[in-house]
Amino acid sequence: MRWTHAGARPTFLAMMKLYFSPLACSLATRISFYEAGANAEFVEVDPKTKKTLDGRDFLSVTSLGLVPVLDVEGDLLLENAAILQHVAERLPEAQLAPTDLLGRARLQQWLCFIGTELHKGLFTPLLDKKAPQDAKAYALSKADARLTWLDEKLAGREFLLDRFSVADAYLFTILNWTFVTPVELKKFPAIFEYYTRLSKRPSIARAFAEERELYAKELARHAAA
Ligand SMILES: N[C@@H](CCC(=O)N[C@@H](CS)C(=O)NCC(=O)O)C(=O)O
Repeated sequence: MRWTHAGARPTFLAMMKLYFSPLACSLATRISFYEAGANAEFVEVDPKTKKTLDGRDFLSVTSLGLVPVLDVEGDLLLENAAILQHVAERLPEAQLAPTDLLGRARLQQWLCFIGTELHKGLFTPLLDKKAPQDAKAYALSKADARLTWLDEKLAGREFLLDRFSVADAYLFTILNWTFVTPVELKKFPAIFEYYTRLSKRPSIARAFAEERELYAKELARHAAA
C-alpha cells in the first residue's frame, strides 16, 4: 500500500471544528486529530438534550441530531466514514489513509464494515435503551459471525491495514462499547489483543481518558436533571 502523496506540497490547514458526544463514534475523529498532532476545536453535544454545552441547539446545526459533524470553516460534513477520510486527506503528513487505489478501497471496505455491520447493525440496537428486547436479541445473534470474521482478519496483524489508519481509530471506538453490552470481547483473542494494544497508543489513551471524564460529567448532569 502507498501512504504518501507523491510530490505533495504541505496542505493549507483549514480550521476544523468537531461536534462530538463523549465516547460516541465521534471519538474516532478526535483520535485521528491527536494522531496527526492537529489543532481542532471540539464542541460537546449532549445526546439527550441535543444542546451543545454552551447552550446552542444542535438540531439547528444538523436536523439529523447525530454526531459527528465536522465543520470545515463553515462547510458541514456528516457521517463518520466521510469525515474520517476527509480528515486523513486534510492531514496527509500523518498518513492516516493509504493513497493508492486499492489501498483506498480497502480503507473504505473497513469503514463500511465497521459502520454498518458493527456500529449500526450490532451495537446501536444493543446500546439503545428504547430498542425492544427482540431487536436486541436479533442484533446479538449476528455478533459471533461478524466478530469471528474480524478475529480471523486481525490474527497476526498489528492494524487493519499495513499501518495505523482512521479505520483503526473507528474500530477501537466501537470495540469500547462491548463492555456495556453482552458481547464478550475475550472470546475473540485477536480482537481482544488488538483492542488492548491500541488502548495504550498515546493518541488513543489521551482521547479516551479525556472523553471518559466528559462522559462521567454527562452522566452526572443527567442524574441531576
Ligand atoms: N451514520 C452516522 C451515525 C452516527 C451516530 O449514530 N451517532 C450517534 C453516536 S455514536 C448519535 O449521535 N446518536 C444520538 C442519537 O441517536 O440521538 C455516522 O456514521 O456518522
